[in-house]
This record gives sequence, structure tokens and C-alpha cells, in this order.
Amino acid sequence: MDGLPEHDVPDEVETDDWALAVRGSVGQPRTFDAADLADLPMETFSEDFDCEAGWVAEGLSWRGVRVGDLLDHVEPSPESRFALVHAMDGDYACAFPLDRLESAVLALELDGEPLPTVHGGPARLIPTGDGDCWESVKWVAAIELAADRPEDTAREIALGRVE
Ligand SMILES: Nc1nc2c(c(=O)[nH]1)N[C@H]1C(S)=C(S)[C@@H](COP(=O)(O)O)O[C@H]1N2
Ligand SMILES: [Mo]
Repeated sequence: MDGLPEHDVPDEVETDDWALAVRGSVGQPRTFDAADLADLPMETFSEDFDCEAGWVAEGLSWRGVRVGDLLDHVEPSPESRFALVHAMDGDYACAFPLDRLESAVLALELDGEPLPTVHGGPARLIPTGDGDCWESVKWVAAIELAADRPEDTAREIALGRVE
């Protein structure tokens, strides 16, 4: 397979006037719109992506903002150890230890083009290193920091689609 397979875009996904909310156990909760993100340093890297369902997309080139650089602007509270990354498609959300999330990239471009909605645009989380396919959260709407590991849904929703 060459690129990522195209899955349906759920009706709840609304990309007009998109802004990312960062909230929870932070001193300065705020939103970042596309212009705010464009002011932050961007990183580019290539990676294969493989899904639990058995397919692989090779050599994808992602470009975006390191989540740790974003969080530098919201004053995470000292007790923050986890974060829940919320998507626009219903309850889809994935929990991460904060140190792992900090090294992830919020991708805004794929293969040199603005990230298409069908692949999670305007912004998709790309955790670096080994991870599960459901952790690559498409249509990221909010990042919510917390002291304790939050309940999440991503694994159950994704595995529910794999027979
Ligand atoms: N918001 C959201 N992100 C998601 C999912 C989803 O259902 N909703 N599915 C995950 C799974 S299981 C996979 S394999 C990839 C699929 O990415 P693609 O649609 O770009 O091929 O998205 C991941 N991110
Ligand atoms: Mo998947």
C-alpha cells in the first residue's frame, strides 16, 4: 500500500474556524488557532504507519508542532502527569502519560500539503516511536491535562472495528 487508506469522515467533524483548546490542570488554559500554531517551531519527520487491522502505509512525511512546545505556553501544573486528547468524532479520546505526549507531534501537514480532512486535518496527533494505531488521534479538538490517568475510548472504538 502506498498512502494511508481513506476512511469515512464522521458528520461531527467540523473544520471551519478550528482551534485547539488546551485545558485541565494548567495555569493558563487557552486555544491555539492555525495562526497561533504557525508561530511555533515546526518539525518534519518520516514514519511508517501500521494499523492493528493489518495494513501498513510506508514513508509518510509529517510536519507539525511538538506538543511539548505547545504546552510551554499553558503552564502545566506540577501535578499534571497525564493528558486526554479529544477528537471531534463523538467520544473518541486517547489518554497518554504526559512525558510521552510531550514528545508527540501535532501534525498539520502530510507529504508537504495541508493535512486533508480525510486523514485527520486540520490537526492529527503523531506519537513518536512505537505506538498503537488508535493513538494517532485524527481531528484533534482539545488536550486536557490531569493528575491521574483519565478514562479513554480510543482503544475500544478502534478494536471494535477489527474483527
Ligand atoms: N479521531 C479519530 N482518530 C483516529 C481514529 C478514529 O476513529 N477517530 N481511528 C484510528 C485508527 S484505528 C487508525 S488505523 C487511523 C486511521 O487513519 P486513516 O483514516 O488516516 O487511514 O486513525 C486513528 N485515529
Ligand atoms: Mo487502526
